[in-house]
Amino acid sequence: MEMSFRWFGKDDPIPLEYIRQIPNMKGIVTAIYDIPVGEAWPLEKILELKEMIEKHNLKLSVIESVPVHEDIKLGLPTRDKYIENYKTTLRNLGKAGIPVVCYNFMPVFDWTRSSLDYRLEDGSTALIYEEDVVAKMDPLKGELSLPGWDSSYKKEELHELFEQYKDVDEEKLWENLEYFIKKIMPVAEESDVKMAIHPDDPPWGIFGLPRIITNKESLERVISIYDSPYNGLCMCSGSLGADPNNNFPEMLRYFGKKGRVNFVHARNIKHIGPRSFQESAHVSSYGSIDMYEVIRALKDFNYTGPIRPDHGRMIWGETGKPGYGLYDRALGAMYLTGLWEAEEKNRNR
Ligand SMILES: [Mn+2]
Repeated sequence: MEMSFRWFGKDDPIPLEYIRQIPNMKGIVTAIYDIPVGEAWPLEKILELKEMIEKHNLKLSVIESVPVHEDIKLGLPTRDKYIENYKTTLRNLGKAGIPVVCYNFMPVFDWTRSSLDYRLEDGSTALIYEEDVVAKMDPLKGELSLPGWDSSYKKEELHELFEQYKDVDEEKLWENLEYFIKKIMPVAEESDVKMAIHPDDPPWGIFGLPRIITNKESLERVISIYDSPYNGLCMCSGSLGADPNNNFPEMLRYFGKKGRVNFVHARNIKHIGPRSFQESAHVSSYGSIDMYEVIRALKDFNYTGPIRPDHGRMIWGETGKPGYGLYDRALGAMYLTGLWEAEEKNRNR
């Protein structure tokens, strides 16, 4: 596995110098944030980003994400224009030698939480999702203050989007995903850029919008749409693991042995009720996911791709982007590295 760290570009309060100082840190996971969704990414901008990272002796391991325009998810006639732009972006990323692109297919909202600074017993703060709190939220009413959702939509636009999604049920969303995958994967192959779809977070429908990438069956369906290692998965322990019916290490091993795991997000969460969870420290005993089993699964298929500690708590008085502080994610990277070393040495004995 190749340890990596998400970095939000020049505006990230955590400098690349600091990330480089985390032992075993090899790669950066980032994106270009100032290009509107749907537009093609110019090669020069990609190369500029890559050079900045390489100057710090790190590798640009993954682009997370190249966002998918809403018209593609909705299956509107305008989608073809945006798919062409997506292909151009993939070709340019390929020219720059970027090996992996992460994306998701969640309608309107990316990850969703009910609070971003829930205080845990030890005084640290973490992201939390409580179904009854989310059930009372209405993104169409009042102020748009959905935690963590940096809205680029005006209120009227959001209303219109929700209107449009009324015609899109889960099966329709699958059709639209299928259309997208079949169009872009040949270009991903030619460009030698491996795609990794991120599961929905949380892995169930919210606000009446459909969500489809939620469990083993749906991941199987994704990879069957286009039979190629380039049509792969981002296995996110926190997202999939939020549903107690998902046995994450088993799923990881299963898709890893099929050669379809292109990226791994390692984060622990603790189930605190039906459809409710809090993000916890990475250590197995702090959450509901057995991280040792996660590492064992990776070893079982000799995973050499990128992995990153996903979200972390805010500890030691750090302030910044919720889930993306330096300290707890660095601890997570060290913990995962320790588990990996122990497992590797034990197997070579
Ligand atoms: Mn994730």
